[in-house]
Amino acid sequence: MVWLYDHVAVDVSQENLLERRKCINVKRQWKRLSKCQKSCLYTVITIAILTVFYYKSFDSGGAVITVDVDKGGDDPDNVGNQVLEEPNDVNGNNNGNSNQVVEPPNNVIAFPGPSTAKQKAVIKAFRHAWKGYRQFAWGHDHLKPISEGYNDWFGLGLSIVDSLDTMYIMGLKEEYAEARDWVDKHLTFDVNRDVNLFEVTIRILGGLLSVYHFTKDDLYLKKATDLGDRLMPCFESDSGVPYSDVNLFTHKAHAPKWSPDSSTSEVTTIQLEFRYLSWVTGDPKYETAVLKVSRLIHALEKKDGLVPIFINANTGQFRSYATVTLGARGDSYYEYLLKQWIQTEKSLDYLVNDYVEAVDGIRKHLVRKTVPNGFVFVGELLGGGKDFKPKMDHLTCYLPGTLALGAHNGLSRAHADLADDLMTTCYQTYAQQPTFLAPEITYFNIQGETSNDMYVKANDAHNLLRPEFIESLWVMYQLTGNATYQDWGWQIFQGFENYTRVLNGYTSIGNVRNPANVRPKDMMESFFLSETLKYLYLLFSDDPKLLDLDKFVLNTEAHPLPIGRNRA
Ligand code: DMJ
Repeated sequence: MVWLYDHVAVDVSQENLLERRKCINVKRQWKRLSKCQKSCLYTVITIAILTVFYYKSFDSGGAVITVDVDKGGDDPDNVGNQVLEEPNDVNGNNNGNSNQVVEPPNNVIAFPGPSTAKQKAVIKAFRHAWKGYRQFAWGHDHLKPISEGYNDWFGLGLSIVDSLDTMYIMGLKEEYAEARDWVDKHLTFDVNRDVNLFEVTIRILGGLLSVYHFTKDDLYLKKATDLGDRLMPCFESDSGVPYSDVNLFTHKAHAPKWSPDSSTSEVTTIQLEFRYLSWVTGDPKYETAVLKVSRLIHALEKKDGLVPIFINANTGQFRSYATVTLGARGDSYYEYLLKQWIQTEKSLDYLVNDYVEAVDGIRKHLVRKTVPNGFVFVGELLGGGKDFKPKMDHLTCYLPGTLALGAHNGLSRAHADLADDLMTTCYQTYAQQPTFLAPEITYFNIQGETSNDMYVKANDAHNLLRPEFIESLWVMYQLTGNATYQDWGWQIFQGFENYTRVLNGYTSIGNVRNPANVRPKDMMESFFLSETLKYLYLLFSDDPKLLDLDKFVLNTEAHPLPIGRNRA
């Protein structure tokens, strides 16, 4: 022991001697330096210290919530386990310290990951669809899952941008990172291509802005602003009502090739997105342009609040004798009256007044009951309001959710009652088909000429994987807490799984009436990823308020935006 102790003592004293010698050497060398050499060294050391401090402060600047998802293929159990990780840098790279649990800063919005087996089943469906898209259609607009190809509508990678926020909400970390990387490296709007203002606004602008709101990642805001600027020429019509199309490169806007008119729903379903763009850029020009459209349409004459489905961009007038419908080309006009009011924290009274008047008009002119079972539906008026047609597009099944949202925000109880009735009818459009999938259009029996309440014509029997009824199911579930809506959603999800799931994704089908031959159409639209699966995921959560409708307003493509400028 003593020997050991001595030995150590000797070693220590020798080390001290060496250290002292080194010190003396350094001091000598320092004295030999010229003044200029010394000040150079001082500068280098100062810069080094400042750099270290700078990067330290970046490291602690923010955290985003992500989900620790193993590469689990299609295993539904292989998702979940939310952890908070260090933020990715501007290039999407993680700077280390993964799995470190930290509090997210106030301005980044976090989601807790799936809480139920049904949510995991939806994630499994998303991954299956994504796998096919990634393999055969990456960077293109839509997957054609049967021919193993793709479809380009605008050539802007619609499916990627449209589903960024879905992946973020579901916590699909790897898929999200790859999609973000594509947006960063490949998404450009500097292309000589005509695009539709409405579709690009709701899917791409809305998609970018929503994920920007969640993540505060500047990449998305830069892309959104560039796109917004390229869409602005649409508003340079004589009236201010936008033209339907614009060339992103030449900035030339024009009416559709097939008609001099724009669709009413299209020119009135861009306001949530452009307003939010103004809020986050601080540039009012986007909101000013779309508000002018809303004001102009507010001033036009209507039939008890109901509007024809076409409007001329130059005259700013509705096309007389056009159809009145809550389906195609009319639907989201009514939706955005209410949602703009909600987005602006109930400050645009003239819009909510138009909405209330329109709901009264719907009840007066469009609502009827079927024979024999008295199912309530919303029909159409043709020829400028003269002829009633007992026909309802599946698109109209967004309406019960919107009506319930209005009632939740203080509008009449009668709106909620109509919502309840329409939920039953929309559910029946699914339940009465042997595939448990609704057709694109349903006709209703109002005169008792047949024994069935509803019927489907051969040309209307297709299902495009649309989301509208699932959207209403989720809204109703959140506002009532009633689990029946979850059960209905699960039945419909099984319909999608049984009849639309194919080897490389999910496909639209041509016939919901024949389970033995659904006639796959070889198309998976981006809204299946953006809306249908997102709403199903939200619907199956244990927490009805996983995405709180008192804090978020969803655009018509299911992209959540904040309610109120202060939350932007
Ligand atoms: C989506 O693009 C939007 O929901 C739009 O409002 C209507 N059509 C599709 C989905 O069906």
